[in-house]
Amino acid sequence: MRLSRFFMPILKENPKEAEIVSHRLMLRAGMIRQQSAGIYTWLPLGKRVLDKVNAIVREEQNRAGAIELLMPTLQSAELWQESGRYEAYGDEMLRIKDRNKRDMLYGPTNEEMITDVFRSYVKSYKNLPLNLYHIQLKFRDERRPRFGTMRSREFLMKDAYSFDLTKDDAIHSYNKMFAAYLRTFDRLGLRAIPMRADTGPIGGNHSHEFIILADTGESEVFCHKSFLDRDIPGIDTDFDDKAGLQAIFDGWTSDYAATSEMHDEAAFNGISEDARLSARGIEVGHIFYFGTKYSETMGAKVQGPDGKEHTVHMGSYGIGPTRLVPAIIEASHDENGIIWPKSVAPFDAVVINMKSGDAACDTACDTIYASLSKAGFDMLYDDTDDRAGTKFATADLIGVPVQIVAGPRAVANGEVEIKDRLTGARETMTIDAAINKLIASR
Ligand code: 5CA
Repeated sequence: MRLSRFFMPILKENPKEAEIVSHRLMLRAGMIRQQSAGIYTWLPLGKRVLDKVNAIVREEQNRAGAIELLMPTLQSAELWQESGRYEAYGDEMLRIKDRNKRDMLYGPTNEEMITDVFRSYVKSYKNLPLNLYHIQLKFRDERRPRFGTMRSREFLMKDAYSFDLTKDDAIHSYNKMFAAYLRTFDRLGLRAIPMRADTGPIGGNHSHEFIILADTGESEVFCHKSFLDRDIPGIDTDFDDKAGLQAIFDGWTSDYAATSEMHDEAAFNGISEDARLSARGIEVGHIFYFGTKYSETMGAKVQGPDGKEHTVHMGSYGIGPTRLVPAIIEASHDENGIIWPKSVAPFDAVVINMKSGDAACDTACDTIYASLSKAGFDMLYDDTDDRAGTKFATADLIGVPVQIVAGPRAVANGEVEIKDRLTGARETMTIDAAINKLIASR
């Protein structure tokens, strides 16, 4: 992408409304624009990062055996009257009437609708286990939308829903998502700690929130320091291995970790003082096992091996991609801007032409841009007329992992400079060496 042809409205001034660093940087880098309270446009740079986050979430859901579909954002009130949540959900639910005066709502979550899909088609235990998910916009009329897309009213959620014959099988499904979440957050460059959590309006009594530690987080959390360096389940994890997954779950829940709602002061004080961690955190995922809460009231039953009808056991599993983007920034930035982990960077590398219009610089940049694009890199090329200083500041702000700088003096020697955004390390080398180095580092 040539920057001169891209749409990346950088803000020079620090936006006054931004209280936390991720919100400020997302506005400054031209990633998002607020349309009304808690409702955002994802501008092209932000959309690129969001797509990369979604791709990783999707890959790990698929690896764990979940199957993607897409449900509508608008739901009929009738489904929610069946489960009893239409009244119970309260003011967070945006209620709408259609032209025929039918009660509709903009979905805050999809337990009812997926249960309806399930009961319409699945009649036998032979079709279980089943886990269906989508990545879809939700609306919750939050009392206090704030921090940009961290707590918004309209937001993207990956929500998965599992169906099993027995509680024992449902716990296996829960453990699959538990392991998939550990892998997902790790690939996003985050250390997420699973903590015992309250279940709120979703229900059930077996639930974990996945929390990223950050001073700006909205949750107060308590845990053992051991969580800061634990092994993540590998790519070879066998999701059909019930005992293996239970061992992963047991290992990851053997030490104390709880959000403030579930906090047990006595148990926490049982940890040696130097291993206690009391901090703030951002909830990036939340998983629930709630048994037959929806299947019972909505009549989701299958025939079991015994020939009898069984009400299915369910769980639901949420991740917030539009919250993850600012969470990643909270975890990875410096005074100059964002530092993207490679896995979600909007571009893999940026070529900075320090003197656009200079024939030698233009040729060097064109060569690098073309070669690396051809090699499969997502390239940004700053070919604008801006001053070199502005270009450096922009590249640092938007946090692309590698900067390749072509200035007249170096280019006269056939050389460019490579800068690593994370470490700040700079290296001068020939143009070919630079191209080869990047290709080799993939
Ligand atoms: N149905 C269940 C799981 S699928 C559910 O709705 N869970 S939830 O309420 O915990 O939300 C799941 C995830 O959505 C949260 O962990 C969080 O990452 C994200 N999320 C929830 N509310 C917001 C919000 N207002 N803004 C941004 N992300 C949110």
